[in-house]
Amino acid sequence: MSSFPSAQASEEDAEYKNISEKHRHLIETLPKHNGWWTPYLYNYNGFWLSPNILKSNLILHSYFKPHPTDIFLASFMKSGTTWLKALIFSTLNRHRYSFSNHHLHNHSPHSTFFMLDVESYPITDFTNSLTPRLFSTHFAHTLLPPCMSSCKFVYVCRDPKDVLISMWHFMNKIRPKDLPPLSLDEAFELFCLGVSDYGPFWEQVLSYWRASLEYPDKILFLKYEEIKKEPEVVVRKLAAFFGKPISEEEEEKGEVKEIVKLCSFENLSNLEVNKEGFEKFGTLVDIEKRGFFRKGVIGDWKNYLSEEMKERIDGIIDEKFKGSGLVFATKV
Ligand code: PAP
Repeated sequence: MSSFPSAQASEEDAEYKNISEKHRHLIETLPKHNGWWTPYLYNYNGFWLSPNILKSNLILHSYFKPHPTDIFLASFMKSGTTWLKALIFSTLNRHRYSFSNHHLHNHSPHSTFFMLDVESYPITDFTNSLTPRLFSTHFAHTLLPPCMSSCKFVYVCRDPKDVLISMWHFMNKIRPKDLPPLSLDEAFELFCLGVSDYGPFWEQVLSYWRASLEYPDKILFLKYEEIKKEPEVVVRKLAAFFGKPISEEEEEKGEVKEIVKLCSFENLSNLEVNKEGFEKFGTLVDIEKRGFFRKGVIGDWKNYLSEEMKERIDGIIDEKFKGSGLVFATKV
């Protein structure tokens, strides 16, 4: 094992060559299915990954060296990642920036985190980043190197029906122009089969749920809907989880309210920095920044899914989550 080598060195690195070989072999032998925005997804250790993300996972296992102070934000796609990045960054750095001239006024929430699933492709050197280093990932907990389990994780999940609709809109935006648009019926079928990037949805959620039960001091499990309902409670939870609880003085100064306001959909989506240009995710993909802010509400699925579709998703989730103790607001 070596630490993350530089991008130039990587090509000569024998381990990197092994990874490339293993990747080529996996692509030829793993079960595959048509994807949402890539031609195929591959089922690797129970999860559907696009080819580049699969390679990133192999690289991660060989090279990534977590620091004990690292903080990871994990989520299924479209479950509130952008929002949580802003909330975590501003909660952790509340003594560094004033709310009238805040870093997030001219830096996007995504720019404050390394996206682990793509930053490792090509291999990135994270050594110059601030402490704590902030990383985000959509990989299931069981797909991460075991050495990462000593670090703190915040996990956020969301009603799968809203995830599906958000993901469907998003994927049609990033889908290559030479592919026909993905219809909602196709997306729905794929989702119910569990075939979506990083899916099955329920397996990914359960991987963190189980880990959070086992290591409650290491994994803070949140739901998008609870943050919407009581954002201030969640900010206090985050601060305490990071070992920097909100003090009485901070409460009196209204810091929690300021954080919530700064990170609100209304505020973030109207900032110039989040409206113009592209978000770069490693060398994998550039995504229009405004694509991360659509409606930001609970229950938009009602505008798209029939009663029958709703029943089918709710039924799948009820069955998959049975006995886990995890309850979802699937019947909203
Ligand atoms: P990602 O997984 O690609 O990073 P992610 O940020 O998790 O995306 O999800 C985007 C969703 O969060 C969008 O939901 P929608 O399509 O249903 O509208 C987006 O609008 C919503 N979102 C982004 N920022 C916020 C925020 N500050 N508050 C609430 N919702 C938000």
